[in-house]
Amino acid sequence: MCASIHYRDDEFLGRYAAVTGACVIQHLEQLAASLKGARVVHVNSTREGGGVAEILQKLIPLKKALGIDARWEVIEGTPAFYACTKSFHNALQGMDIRLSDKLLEAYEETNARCAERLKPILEQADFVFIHDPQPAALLKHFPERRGQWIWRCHIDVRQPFRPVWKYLRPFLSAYDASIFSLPEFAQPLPHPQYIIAPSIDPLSEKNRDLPDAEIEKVYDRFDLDPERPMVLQVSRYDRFKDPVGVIRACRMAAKLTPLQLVLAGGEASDDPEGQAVLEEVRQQAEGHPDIHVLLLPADAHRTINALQRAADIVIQKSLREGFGLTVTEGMWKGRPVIGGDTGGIRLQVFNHYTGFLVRTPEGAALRIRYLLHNGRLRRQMGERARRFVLDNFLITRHLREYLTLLVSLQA
Ligand code: UPG
Repeated sequence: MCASIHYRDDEFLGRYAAVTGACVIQHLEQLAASLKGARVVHVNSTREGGGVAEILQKLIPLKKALGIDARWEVIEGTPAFYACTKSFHNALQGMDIRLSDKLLEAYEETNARCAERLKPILEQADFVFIHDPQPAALLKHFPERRGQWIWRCHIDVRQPFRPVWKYLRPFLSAYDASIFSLPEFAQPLPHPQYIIAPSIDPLSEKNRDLPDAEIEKVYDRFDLDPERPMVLQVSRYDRFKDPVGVIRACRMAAKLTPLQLVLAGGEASDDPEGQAVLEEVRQQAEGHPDIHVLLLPADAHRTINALQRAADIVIQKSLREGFGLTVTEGMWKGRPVIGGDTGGIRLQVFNHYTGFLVRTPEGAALRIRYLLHNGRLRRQMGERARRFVLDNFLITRHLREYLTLLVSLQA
C-alpha cells in the first residue's frame, strides 16, 4: 500500500521521504492525523549551542509540516540561575555538589518570572514538553493546567547526587509523564516513564552531504595538514566530555603514529563553565602544534559537518553522556567512533563493530593507533555506523515515538 505513495523531492516532507523511504513519512502523517491543530509547546533554556537546541531547531518545523501547532519557547535567567542549573546538570550526572539557598532561590525566581511571561501560551497548550531541569519548576505555577506536561530529560541521570535529586523530585513528580534516553536512567517517579533516544536530522546543514571542495577547505581555514591523519572531537567545553583526556590519548598515540587532533567546541549561553574548561584545554594543548583547539560560533553547522567528514576518526571520550549527538553525527558521515564507555554512547557504538568503547586515555590511544593503521577496518566500521544511524537514530524515528506518545496520552 505504501509503495503507491509518492512524495515530491522538492517538498519539505518529500525530502525526508527521499532519505527514509515514503512509508516512514506516511506513517508519521497517519500518527499526526489525530493531533492536527494540537498545541504543543517545547521549553528549554537556550536557542543555540548544545544538543537540546540542535534537536528542537529541526523537530518544530517537522511537527508543523505535519499539521501540529508546535512552538518553542526559551527561558532566560540571571547568572545565578545559570550557575544553579549548571550545578544541577553536574549533580544529576553524579558529581557531589552542594547548592546554596541563594542559588536555589535564583532558580525558583527565574522559573516564577518565566511562568508569568509564558502563561498565555502554556495555559492554552495541549501538551508541554519541558526539557531538562532548567525550566522544570515552571509547572508549579500552573496548578489548573488543561494540557499534559511531560518532562524530557536529556542527561545521564543513572546515579544522580541524592541531595540535588531530592530537591528536584517534588517539581518533577507533578508531571504527567517523563522521557529518558536510556532505560537505566529511569527514576522512581509517580508517573509513566518513556524511553526515547534522541536523533539527528539528515537534511540539516550539520548532516547533509557536502561537496568535496567544501570539506577540503577546512584544512586551509584551520591550518590543518591534509597529509596527516585527523582525529576529531566536537563538544561543548564541558568536563564530562573529557577534552583533557582526549588530548592525553592523542599525545600518547602520536608518539608512535603521526596524527593531528582537532577539538572543536563552542559556547552555549546556558553553560557558565565553558570558558574555564576551554582555558584548561588550551593549557594542555600549549606547545603541541598538532593539537588544534577551535572555538566556533554556535551556527557553524556546515563547518562542523566538513570537519567531521575530513576526520579519519571521530572521538567522543565522554565520562557521562545522555546520548551523544556528536557520536551519531560522526557515524552518519561514515566515520568509526571511539566513544567513552558510558550512557547513550553504548547505544550507538558497538565495540569492534561501529567503533570502540574506551574507559581511559590509554585505551583510547590504543584504539586510535589501531584504527589509523587499518584503513579497511575504518571504512567497514564507518559503513556499518552510517547504516545503523539510518535505521535507528534519524529524526523521523524520534518524531514517530513522540507522536505515538502524544496519541497515547490523548486517549
Ligand atoms: N555543537 C556545535 N558546535 C560546537 C559544539 C557542539 O554545533 O561547537 C553541536 C554538536 O554538533 C551536536 C550538539 O551541539 O549537535 C551537542 O550535542 P550532544 O553531543 O548530544 O551533547 P550535549 O550538548 O551535552 O547534549 C545533551 C546531552 C547529550 C544528548 C543531548 C540530546 O548531554 O548526551 O545527546 O542533550 O539529548
